[in-house]
Amino acid sequence: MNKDLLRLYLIASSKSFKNPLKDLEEAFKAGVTCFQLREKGQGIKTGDELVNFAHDVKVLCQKYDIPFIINDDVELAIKVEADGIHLGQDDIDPADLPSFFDDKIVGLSVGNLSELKSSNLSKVSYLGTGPVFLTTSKDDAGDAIGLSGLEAVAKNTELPLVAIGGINISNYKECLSHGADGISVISVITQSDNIEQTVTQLLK
Ligand code: TZP
Ligand code: MG
Repeated sequence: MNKDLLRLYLIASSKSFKNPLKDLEEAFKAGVTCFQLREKGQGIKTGDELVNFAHDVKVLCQKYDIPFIINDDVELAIKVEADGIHLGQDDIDPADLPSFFDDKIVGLSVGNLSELKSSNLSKVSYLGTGPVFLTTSKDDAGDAIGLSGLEAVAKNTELPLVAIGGINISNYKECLSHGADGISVISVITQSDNIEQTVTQLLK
């Protein structure tokens, strides 16, 4: 996949924003380059409600020409014809994905160098690694790997690589200078009082 699509990769659930479709549109308009629907946490949508929401977000992504990626949920990704799927180490092995994903974007999380080395990357389009810094957005994120951990993964793969975890206005540039092609963020955008300004700053 084109590395430029990872430059500013927003992850959110239907509960991340007060006005999800309006706030997502503000972020997309300001220049977010990729979006992942990660429907986890309290009060999340399920069933038809989730399918309908995912469909609406997909339409919004299409309007701004942004890839629409679904976290974990293979069935949902197929149902809404998403542009791709993001998998963790405990999800389905990327090599075992149904053929629907043959021409789709497949992302894989690797927490460190040993996970990178033990993963089957034959169907993988890009990697995510982290948490680079401390994060409160994922309970089981594990210890921060730091910029040295990010760099170690970056030096051992040719795949496009996005850094994740605790990334904000003050530290995003270091991720880019330590081998990441882009940054993947939740809270710095979902908790921003000025989404447009935050996105613009993260793209500088
Ligand atoms: N995976 C590793 S850290 C993380 C995920 C999904 C959460 C990142 O969220 P934030 O708010 O940008 O730290
Ligand atoms: Mg997962």
